[in-house]
Amino acid sequence: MKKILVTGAFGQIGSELIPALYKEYGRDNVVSMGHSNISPDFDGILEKADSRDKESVSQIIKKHDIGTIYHLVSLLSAKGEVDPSLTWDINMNGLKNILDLGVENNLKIFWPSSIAAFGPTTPREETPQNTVLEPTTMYGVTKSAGEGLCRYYNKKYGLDVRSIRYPGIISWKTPPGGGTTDYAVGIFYDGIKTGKYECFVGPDTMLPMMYIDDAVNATVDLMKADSKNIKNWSSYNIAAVSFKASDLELELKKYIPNLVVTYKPDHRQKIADSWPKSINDEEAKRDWGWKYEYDLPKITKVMVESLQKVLDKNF
Ligand code: AKB
Repeated sequence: MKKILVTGAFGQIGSELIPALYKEYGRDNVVSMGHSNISPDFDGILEKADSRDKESVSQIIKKHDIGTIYHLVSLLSAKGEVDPSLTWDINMNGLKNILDLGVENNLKIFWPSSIAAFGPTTPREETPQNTVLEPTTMYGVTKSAGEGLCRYYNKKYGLDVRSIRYPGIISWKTPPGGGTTDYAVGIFYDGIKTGKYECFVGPDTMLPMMYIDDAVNATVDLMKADSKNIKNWSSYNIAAVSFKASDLELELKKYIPNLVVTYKPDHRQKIADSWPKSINDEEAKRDWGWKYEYDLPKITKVMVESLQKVLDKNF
């Protein structure tokens, strides 16, 4: 078979998608591409390159006979506001290179969008698939523009490029990395380590969230779906659970009864307030059978058990 290339391989999604791709397609068929955060003990097929450098990626495609790319490189919402120009450069110019290489080499491509593509003018409850996209962060602007670019390349060149609008992803293998939804990860890290957490959004903040295993399954399933069932060539809404920050605190207190959570909203509150509270994902369910497995109690249990093991090993 032609091989799979994963860019952004060492980020939150990449580090968990890669083992799933090994399982599905075999270790020898998956090439991981990283740039600045390559983990030293990684033992798979590795290429070091920046997706903004089209020629380097082109050589990797030829060297490994690549047929599919999961292009995961992205600066997230909160980090993206520190340097909006850099965010545009990494998120958009990298994507454009991958799409052009997709056309030149007849590749199949996955690219993640996000609930950040929405903004304050979008209906916030049960946000529909097709609705207003007026984001207020540079990250959101790149997601909204990226969706348009993917749709354009599909229509113009027939490129098979598929996408999902991820909600906030909760995972334990990589530490929180510059997202607005990262309080829902940070509370586990700090809560388990120190028994305390200072939350950067208020207790009533409600956002759509998903456990990483569901996000990985969605990604693999969408890419396996028969192309005749794919009706949306910009990006699919997918949903799992929506909860308030205080709901998560209460659930975590079942494992850490003395947990102390203080709420100190900062600039990220405004970003959170511009995003949907819940998502309508009827089209993903209908077109490629999307369904989630992890509700809030199940997410909390697996996060506590997994992080506990990691922390026990490291101390
Ligand atoms: C972020 O918070 O920036 C990301 C996202 C919702 O895309 N987790």
